[in-house]
Amino acid sequence: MYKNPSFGTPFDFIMEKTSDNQTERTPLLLITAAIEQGGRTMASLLRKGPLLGITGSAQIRNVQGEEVQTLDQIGQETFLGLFRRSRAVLSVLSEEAEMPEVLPCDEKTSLLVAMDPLDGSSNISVNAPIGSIFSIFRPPAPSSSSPEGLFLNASSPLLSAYLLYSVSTSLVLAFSGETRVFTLDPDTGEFLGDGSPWRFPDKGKIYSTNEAYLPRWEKPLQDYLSWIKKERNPSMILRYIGALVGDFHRNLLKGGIYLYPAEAGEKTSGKLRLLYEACPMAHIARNAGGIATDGKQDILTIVPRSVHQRVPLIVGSVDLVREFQERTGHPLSGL
Ligand code: FBP
Repeated sequence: MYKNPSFGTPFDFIMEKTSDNQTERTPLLLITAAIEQGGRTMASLLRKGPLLGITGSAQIRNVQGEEVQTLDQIGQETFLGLFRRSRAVLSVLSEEAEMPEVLPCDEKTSLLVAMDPLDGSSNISVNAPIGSIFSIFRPPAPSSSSPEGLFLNASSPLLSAYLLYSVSTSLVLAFSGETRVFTLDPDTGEFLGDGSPWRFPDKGKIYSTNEAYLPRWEKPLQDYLSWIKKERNPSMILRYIGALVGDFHRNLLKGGIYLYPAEAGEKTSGKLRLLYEACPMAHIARNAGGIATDGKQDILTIVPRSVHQRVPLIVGSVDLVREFQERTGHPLSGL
């Protein structure tokens, strides 16, 4: 029935890449299986969302002061419950909870999970693409006394992933130098991929940003946007879904750049959170030959100061991010 019968699964990918790393193989397999199961659950709930009356607001605000949607809560409980049952997770940091939660686990081999259980919340009630984002870290050595300290001292992500709930449900995994794309078969519940690494197309022509904020941006960014629209040859096209996972996924497949810059003056840190939005996308981009910056430095070199720290995010095809950096006066060395 399928175009390519020799599809691979996330299990095959992790097994293939951990042949010389038995210690982390089991926790990585258990955590990836939890993400897959959570993806199946969320995809099936989302398909019936309006009928179940779960696409509205939960009438509360989260630690970020943002309105919480019912599906934000369902996503939080679904993934937290699965990570707890995996007994492979030492602590979970989530957009929906002020402090990281410590879970019962086998402390010697367990890992850290940072997550945005439901990304693109403003798209839920209008049936537009949304997602879930994860980064898996090794606990710092020596370990930290506080759950917060575990995440603030963790090194770069070991594995990063996102689920995209849209026309079909995609699971994208970055691990051990590769990024792979899988699609959920709703009949068998399997996530299947063609077993080969995905690379960002070098030459992209799509830019994704909320242009309504342009007047609030620094002058060099305003000039950059005017240049790509009026002078750049070839010109670029604007596509913006309003969900990081949706915009990133399109640009990963077609070639493009996503920008959520800082605003000039008071709100200088942008909107997106470093540990569970910018970092995972930067890791997935890096393993697919792309790159992510905060406008000045590589996102993967930023040492977090707080667990819900926000950063500006510029991510996409290398040639487009390099061009952005040069035209805004922050050329990146070594790019
Ligand atoms: P949430 O995780 O709270 O949904 O916020 C992040 C996000 O929705 C991104 O997915 C998206 O790219 C951006 O905010 C949209 O922001 P804006 O509505 O300001 O354009």
